[in-house]
Formats: sequence, structure tokens, C-alpha cells
Amino acid sequence: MAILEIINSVLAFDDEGAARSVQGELDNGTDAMAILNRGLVAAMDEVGRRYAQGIFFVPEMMMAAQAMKKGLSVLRPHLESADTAPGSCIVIGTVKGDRHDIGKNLVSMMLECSGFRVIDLGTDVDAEQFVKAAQKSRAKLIAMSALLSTTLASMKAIVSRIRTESNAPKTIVGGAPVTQEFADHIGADGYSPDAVGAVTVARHLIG
Ligand code: B1M
Repeated sequence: MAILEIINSVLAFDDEGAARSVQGELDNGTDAMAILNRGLVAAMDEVGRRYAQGIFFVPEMMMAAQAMKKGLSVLRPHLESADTAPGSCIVIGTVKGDRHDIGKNLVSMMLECSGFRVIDLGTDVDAEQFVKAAQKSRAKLIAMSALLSTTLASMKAIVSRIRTESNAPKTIVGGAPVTQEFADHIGADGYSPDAVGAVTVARHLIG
């Protein structure tokens, strides 16, 4: 079962195996989103479980992330769809203090694949960097990701700062510890628990 091979390759930190098994599953005709969610994302969930249980440590998380990215690079062209082309600009980044970028990259990729122009500021991005990039590109939406409960405070501060701008761009937030309740609490305009939903919310806010 090739989906299982994808999961096992990521858990074995096998970059080439991850790429090969993703390609194998594509060749079998499996839908790219199913490969993403049931294969690569499921593997990272298991990595998180093993880290929480003390079976994996930071080096193992990094090696697994590397293998996931390799698999994602094979999948990426197959996730592209030109069904809509809103063309609006979105600035995206992982908030200050946070170096996790896999989920943010997925969101970025899905937005791009849906026709948005995306400016990706990477990780550890502070409020001024978001604001300047949005001004320069005339972005209508700023998208923020956070994976650590400790960086939720950064997200709150960044949303507050953006809201002080005249003609402030809209904001969308997400990431494992982020909830709709938290998004409402900090005054974000949108929230999605996953990358596909982020596209729907972005379309609703600025499409
Ligand atoms: Co770290 N890490 N990590 N980590 N890491 C977590 C997040 C953790 C939950 C693991 C655990 O304890 N079980 C835990 C956080 C606990 C907490 O705060 N609640 C944790 C920790 C503690 C840490 C360190 C502090 C460990 C240490 O050093 N002692 C450290 C922090 C470093 C820092 O950021 N300053 C750290 C470091 C790392 C690595 C560098 C080793 C590596 C990151 C590599 C990289 O990103 N390039 C890493 C990894 C890989 C993980 C886990 C295992 C996997 C994260 C991931 O990529 N998931 C993670 C455990 C887990 O989440 N299961 C863990 C796959 C990805 C597709 O999912 O990012 O959730 P996710 O994105 C989803 C949704 O959340 C959503 O869409 C995506 C998919 O649909 N989404 C959005 C994300 N952003 C969105 C934005 C949106 C909308 C939706 O709108 C804008």
C-alpha cells in the first residue's frame, strides 16, 4: 500500500523514499490532495506524537521534515489548479519566534495554486516586516502561521499592529494551536484550520 510507504519513508527520514513513494502513488492515479493529507500530513502528525512521547527528539523532527519537503516537491505540480485567478496579492509568514514552515508553505502553495500572488516572508517574521511588505506590494491580505503556543502572543501583537494602519489589509491566521475563538479574540478577520480552508477564507475576504 503506497500511502503507507509514504508515511514509513517520512518516519524513516528517507528523502528519496518519500519522493519515490509519492511518485508511485501519483502513477497509481491517486488524487494529489489524498496523497498530501493521508500520506505526508499524516506522517507529520505521527512525528508529532512520537516527539510528544519522547520517542523522537528535535533532530528526528528535522530529518522527518526534510523528507516531507522532498515528497511535497514531487506533489506540488499536481496540486496546481487554475480554476480561479483572483490575482490579488497576499503576504504570508510564520510569526516572530517561530521557525516552523511546513504548514505555512502548504498554505502559501495552495493560495498560489488558486491564483493569488503570494509574497512569502519565511519564518520568524515581526509586525514591521509584515506591514512593510504589505505596503510595498499593496497586498490586501496578511496571512500568519504559528505552531507554538508561546508564539500565539506574537500573532496577537502583529494583528494589533496591522489594525493600527489606515486602510489596513485584512488578516487570516492559522496553525496547530490557533482556534476560531483565538482568532476572534485577537481581532483577526479570518481563520482556517487547514490549507484548503485558507483558500476559501482568502477568497471570501479579498477574492
Ligand atoms: Co516543532 N513543535 N518545535 N519542530 N514540531 C511542534 C509544533 C509540537 C506540537 C511537537 C509536540 O510537542 N508534539 C511542539 C509545540 C508544542 C506547543 O507549543 N503547543 C513543538 C516544539 C515544542 C518545538 C521546539 C520548541 C522544540 C525544541 O527546540 N525544544 C522547537 C521550536 C523552534 C522554533 O520554532 N522556535 C521546534 C522545532 C521544530 C523543528 C525545527 C525540528 C521542526 C520544524 C521544521 C520546519 O517546519 N521546517 C519541527 C516539527 C517538524 C514539528 C512537528 C513534528 C510537525 C509540524 C509540521 O510541520 N506539521 C510538530 C508536531 C505536529 O504538529 N504534529 C511540532 C505538518 C504541517 C502540515 O502541519 O504546520 O500544523 P501544520 O499546518 C497545518 C495547519 O496547522 C494549518 O494548515 C496546515 C495543513 O493543512 N495551518 C494554517 C498552518 N498555518 C496556517 C495558516 C493559515 C491557515 C492554516 O492561515 C494563514
